[in-house]
Amino acid sequence: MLHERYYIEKEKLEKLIARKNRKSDFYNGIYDRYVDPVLTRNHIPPEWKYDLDKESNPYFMERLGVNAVLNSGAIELNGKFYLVARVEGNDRKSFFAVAESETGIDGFRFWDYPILFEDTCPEETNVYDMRLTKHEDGYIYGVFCSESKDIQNPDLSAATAAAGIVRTKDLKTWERLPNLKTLRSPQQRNVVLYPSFINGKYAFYTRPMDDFIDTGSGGGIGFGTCDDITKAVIDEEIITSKRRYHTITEAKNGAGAVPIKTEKGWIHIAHGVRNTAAGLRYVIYAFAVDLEEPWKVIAEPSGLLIAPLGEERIGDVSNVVFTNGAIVRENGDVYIYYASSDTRMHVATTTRDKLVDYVFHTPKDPLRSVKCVEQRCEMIKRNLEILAKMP
Ligand code: BGC
Ligand code: BMA
Repeated sequence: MLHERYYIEKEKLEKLIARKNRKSDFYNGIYDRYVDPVLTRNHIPPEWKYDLDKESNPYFMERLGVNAVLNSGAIELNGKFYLVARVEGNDRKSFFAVAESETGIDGFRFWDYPILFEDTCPEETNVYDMRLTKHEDGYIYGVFCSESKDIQNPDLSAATAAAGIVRTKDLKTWERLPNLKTLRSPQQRNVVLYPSFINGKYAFYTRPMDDFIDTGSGGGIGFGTCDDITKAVIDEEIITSKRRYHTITEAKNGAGAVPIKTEKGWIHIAHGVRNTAAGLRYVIYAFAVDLEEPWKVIAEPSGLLIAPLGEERIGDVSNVVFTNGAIVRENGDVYIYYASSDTRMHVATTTRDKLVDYVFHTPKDPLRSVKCVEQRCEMIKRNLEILAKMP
């Protein structure tokens, strides 16, 4: 028999999904933020957490709780907005689930079931952070982090990260392909499939790293090609956006959303990490690569694009914003989906034109304080001249 508490929990969920989101009063001219997160653990249907049967669950207890909904891939299909979210159970294992919305800023509802892949990778312990690419070959690819215990290393926490690959046409039926092999990098995370062929080859943005956490000698976001996506092997990786001393990418960086095509170049919305006394701080930044040679950085505005703000700063892994999905509509509207502090999902909206202006007209980082003040003083001077001419 159905436990009556179900109706209360279900009503709470329906109210949450029906809630209209609105822009917050945050302003920087580049993008808008919204008052409410777009997807949280409260969006998880009760059927995913509770045994609804009053006999086997008389207290209506959560049997399989959900801890967080975070780092989501994003895609538009038939005019609707889809997030393939990373859902983390109370058991710390993550899995993927599709949530659908008409507006992209509210009303996200999970489909009946989370995604269950074929168990082709017996050593894999955890999966997370899927990037969704509509590829020229007609498939939608999901590239995600596949994490396994490092059995060579006696340290209980030692793990290895690799890029898992799945493909689909409808987000319903998924085919798992073998994990990407990068011959020169022992570990990979934050891998993004480029949407077009390059000389007939598949191309990936990679993130070469020596170790599970430390990128070590890994110089930044990499780029490499492979002949066959069903047995993907990358030999050489070249570095595109570099890590740099005393910038927002000093400790690590990684590609985020699938690059956005504009008339001036492909725009990347990526993440940069620096170390602090309070641990790693993750922010979102942007850069552009050449349309024909998408490994060549042609513009890199100074500093961060999105930093954790207010309540976004607090969560399971505080002081983090992370993106692995954006949607660009035909009219040029851009929806950047980002998670805050590994806990919940938000959206920031802008347009393709604004992104182009931001990426190509924001000054570069001069890399030293004295040059940075000089840069700012020049702008202040011009501004004071304009103001002085006003009646
Ligand atoms: C966690 C990720 C994290 C990674 C590196 C993994 O075990 O699931 O969220 O990014 O470790 O810290
Ligand atoms: C990682 C990422 C994310 C996560 C971030 C902060 O390295 O791959 O999964 O959001 O750390 O914990």
